[in-house]
Amino acid sequence: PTTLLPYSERIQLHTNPTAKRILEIMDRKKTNLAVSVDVTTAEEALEVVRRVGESVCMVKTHCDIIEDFTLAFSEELVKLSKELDFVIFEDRKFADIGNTVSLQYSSGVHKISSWADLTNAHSVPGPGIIKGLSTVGQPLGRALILLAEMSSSGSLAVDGYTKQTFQMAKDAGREFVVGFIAQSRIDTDISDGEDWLILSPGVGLAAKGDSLGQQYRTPKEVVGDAGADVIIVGRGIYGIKGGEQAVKDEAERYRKEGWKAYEERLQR
Ligand code: 5IU
Repeated sequence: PTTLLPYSERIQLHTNPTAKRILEIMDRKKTNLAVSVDVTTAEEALEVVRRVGESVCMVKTHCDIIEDFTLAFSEELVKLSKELDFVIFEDRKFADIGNTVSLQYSSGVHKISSWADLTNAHSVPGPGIIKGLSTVGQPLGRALILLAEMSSSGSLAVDGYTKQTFQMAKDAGREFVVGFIAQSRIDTDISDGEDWLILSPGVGLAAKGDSLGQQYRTPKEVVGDAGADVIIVGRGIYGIKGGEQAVKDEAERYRKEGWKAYEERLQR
């Protein structure tokens, strides 16, 4: 099973170039940390990325919360992703019919497919959403993950929904869909050689949650016990008080915690 294999040995189990690159970076930089940069100006976002870039395998964005978003911003982000060696994950959560999502992905103000290596989608519209996004993203070497579970309390993405989301990804094949947002390994460990990436948000070392339904677990719980591959941390890192050095230090702290949990998992 995937949870017992090192990231380095899982590279060859993927054909999608973005999935391969994620695993290569994780292995090279010894990090399973993704930082979620949920700030509202381009300059703040780039500042956080410059602070945390060396510690992460991935930077997660919400381009629609950036007030002064321009393609110059996304170009700078791409430049930093090459210099500091991370992939860009736009947490767009597409949720419409295939034709509409293909336009939302390629066009509009954000032109997400032109700069984001990885994005995600809800499975609620059915497999047409994967088809629509793949027509745009697959020729560019991009990758998609599906939302199988969410970190927020009362989420409806549970049980049968989670199972059917996994099945939808299996049916689509792993050329474009490479994994899931989930709180557990879901059923992905069943077959050897069929590797899926599990990314988990809702990670924090200080708080247990927020007032709007977010729920936090520690890197040890998420990577060690639940078997996730990538921990996604937002406010726990960019929201830390104490200025720029504190953000940098906090990213390193989460990187070390996440990596320790991964190494302990391999020892089992
Ligand atoms: N996010 C979640 N939970 C989910 C999914 C996405 O928190 O199930 I899917 C996003 C929301 C936010 C980030 O951008 O991950 C978590 O931020 P905090 O670590 O600040 O809570």
